[in-house]
Amino acid sequence: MTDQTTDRGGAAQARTHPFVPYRPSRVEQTEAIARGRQFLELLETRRSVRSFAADPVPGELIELAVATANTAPSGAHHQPWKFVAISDPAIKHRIREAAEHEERINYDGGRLPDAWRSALAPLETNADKSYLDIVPWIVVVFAEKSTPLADGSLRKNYYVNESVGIACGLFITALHTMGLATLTHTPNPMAFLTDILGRPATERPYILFPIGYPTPDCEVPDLHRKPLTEALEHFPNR
Ligand code: IYR
Repeated sequence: MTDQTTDRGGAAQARTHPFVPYRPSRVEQTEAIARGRQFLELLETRRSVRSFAADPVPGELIELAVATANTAPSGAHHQPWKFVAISDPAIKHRIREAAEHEERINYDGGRLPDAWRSALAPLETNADKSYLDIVPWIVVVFAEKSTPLADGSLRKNYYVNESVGIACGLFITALHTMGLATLTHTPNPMAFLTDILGRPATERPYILFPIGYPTPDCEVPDLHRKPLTEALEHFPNR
């Protein structure tokens, strides 16, 4: 093993990340299909929820979900995300008030274009975000356009949307695995989250996740996922 790499000109440079062996064990095909099916079956039961119980959720579950999100691949491995976890009722209430203020302008003040309103109509969403007071946790994800370094300089990040989007997907999957429900809420414009949570200008609010258990009488729209024949194409066609 060496901690030097050689560029095309032949000059040696220090390696920031020395390379280490990666030898994950091969999963035999029957076992792979069984595991894939089981994982799919679990994720088929995931639904976005807007009706949350006040039941407490241990902070350790939130930490596990963020640790899972933190495994996401990212542009240049800069990991341009920050997950801010809130359980304080006063802060949750401030977030609710500000989110409802924006959503009232969206829904009732005509900010949502007509086509958008019609697309949302079947989901029966509205400006009421009372769940933000009820849920035991709100996690707000921030995307870091750049990251301040210890020496005071700013490191530019790459593929920020892609990286943070993937991290959020893993986060949602981890929550569901632990029996928790959430909702990808984007109460646009979301600048109020920067103010309330005191985030730096290098970050922008990305998604707000209320997290908890669904109420016993929770209902969700009877949505169906498009069949694999629509989600997947082989090229060239088989
Ligand atoms: N942010 C609003 C509107 C909304 C937009 C989309 I696109 C949705 O899929 C659902 C809602 C709200 O949360 O109500």
